[in-house]
Amino acid sequence: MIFKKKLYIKGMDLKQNNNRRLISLIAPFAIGFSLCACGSDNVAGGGPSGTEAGNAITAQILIANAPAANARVKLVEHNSLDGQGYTATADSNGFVSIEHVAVGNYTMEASLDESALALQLPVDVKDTVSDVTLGQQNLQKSVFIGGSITDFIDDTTESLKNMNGYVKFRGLDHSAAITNGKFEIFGLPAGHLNMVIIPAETADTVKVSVETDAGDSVTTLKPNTPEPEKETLLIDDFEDGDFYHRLAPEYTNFMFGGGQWAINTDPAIVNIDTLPGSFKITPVATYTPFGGSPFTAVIQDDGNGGKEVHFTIEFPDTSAYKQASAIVKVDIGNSGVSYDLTPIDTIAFEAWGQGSSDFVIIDATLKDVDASLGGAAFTIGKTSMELTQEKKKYKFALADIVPNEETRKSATTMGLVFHSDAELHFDNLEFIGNDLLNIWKSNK
Ligand SMILES: [Ca+2]
Repeated sequence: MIFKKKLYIKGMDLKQNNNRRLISLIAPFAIGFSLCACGSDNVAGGGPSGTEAGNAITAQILIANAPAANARVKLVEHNSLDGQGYTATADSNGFVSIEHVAVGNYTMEASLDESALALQLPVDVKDTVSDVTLGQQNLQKSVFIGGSITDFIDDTTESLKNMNGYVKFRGLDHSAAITNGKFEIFGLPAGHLNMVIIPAETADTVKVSVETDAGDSVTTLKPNTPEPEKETLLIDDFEDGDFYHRLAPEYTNFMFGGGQWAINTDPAIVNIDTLPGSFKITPVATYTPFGGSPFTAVIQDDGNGGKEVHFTIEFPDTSAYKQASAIVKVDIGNSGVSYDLTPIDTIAFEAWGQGSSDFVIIDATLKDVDASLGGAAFTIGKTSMELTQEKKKYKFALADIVPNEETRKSATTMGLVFHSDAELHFDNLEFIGNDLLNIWKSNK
């Protein structure tokens, strides 16, 4: 209330209760004074109507374009660490003026509401007679900086981790104690901040540049550890036309069934038209010699010079076989052996056609399951898909399909499960993650 009137506070604001600061002020005060006097001499008699010679820094401080009455304004030499300088308070219209400012480069800081709102701007005073008009300046949400000193500097020696000392800002009247390596400062003006860390024990200060935006809360300057680049491992593109996935020959006992693709049905009757429980899968598997697989029948030309899995499946009378299901699946490694899928972030593949399906991950080594549930009991995670006519690339995060981290560590198989008629095109199964080949080192 007492600041309703326009106030001009001239010269420096001496904090008499702080002897250390007072001492540090003697030199700049003297220089400022002599320059002012000098300027005075130069314009004496030359000024209009003999008014008092001297410069004035003027601005209108606003909050969202409304006057910021009583905003506190401080002008500190831009390299100064002691926070001392010229002060003033805005009038009811937000106008503020500081007169007789010594030549120099300054930072003007304005703040309001216990520094919840603040601004800073550079002010160059080139001589002692010209006014500097800063125009309208909007206050913004202030910035918090704080946390552990070691999060702000590269040097992380033990002595710094638990250091005591001060944090100060060049050109601003802000400082805070560092206690056991921790500090916090509220109410800083957004923008470029030159923070200086001054340890109590040593003479070595540490300079830290901080770029801030309004309202920022800065608790570290350490860049986030960059995520290692993800690798993509092609599990199968079916171009070789065989029923093992691409890695099977290298990482499984593929001769004994490792890494195999298969279509399993329940009931396990396929393409026997005379049996009511029979599925009809097209194309029909032709006779395969010993060691072959009917799966090769559904690896077809993709029309673009490559190969894909493509088939239609018709279910038996679902009124008679309510639990009928079919799965197109691939074993990750050796048959009946589980693997740790933790290296996988994402499982990707292309699928399209008609009908609905569940993408499932299975652990067939689970022992304590109800055998009457059939294969479904071994499902450790699944997500449903509606097949589209257009080719679509699916990407499933493993963590979404199998949320439990421990459960992800044991899987034998993955595949697409059907419960009703469908047509499936499928190609390019990929694992995306890091150190993916570790999957096959984890067999148990
Ligand atoms: Ca292909």
